[in-house]
Amino acid sequence: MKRFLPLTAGLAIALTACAGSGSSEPPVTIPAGDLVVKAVSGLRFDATEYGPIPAGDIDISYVNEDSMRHTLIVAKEDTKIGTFKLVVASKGDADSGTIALDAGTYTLICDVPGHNNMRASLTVE
Ligand SMILES: [Cu+2]
Repeated sequence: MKRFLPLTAGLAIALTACAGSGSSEPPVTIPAGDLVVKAVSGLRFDATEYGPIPAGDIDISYVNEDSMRHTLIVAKEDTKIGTFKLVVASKGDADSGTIALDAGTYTLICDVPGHNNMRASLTVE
């Protein structure tokens, strides 16, 4: 790590340091939510079916137990619902959000290119 780089030239320095985590990673705290989905190694969610959960405002928590970036969107018959999107950039990351869903069957999707296998069903009733 070159900490003593002179900064006199006014260069735009691209930050290359690891963003975020401090000296030690805290244990993953899984947020409480109506639905907790985990991204696990092998380009999978931790289940292929989630629910049933009650219709209404649903708090979804997304936890990354894999070592790469994953996303979570909700679709109904392959049409994405709203702007809801959770992103977990690296291992240990968690994200959460609330989405209003009526009763029905939905698909949870990671839309990172190449992650086509990351689909699961969500039943809301
Ligand atoms: Cu993914």
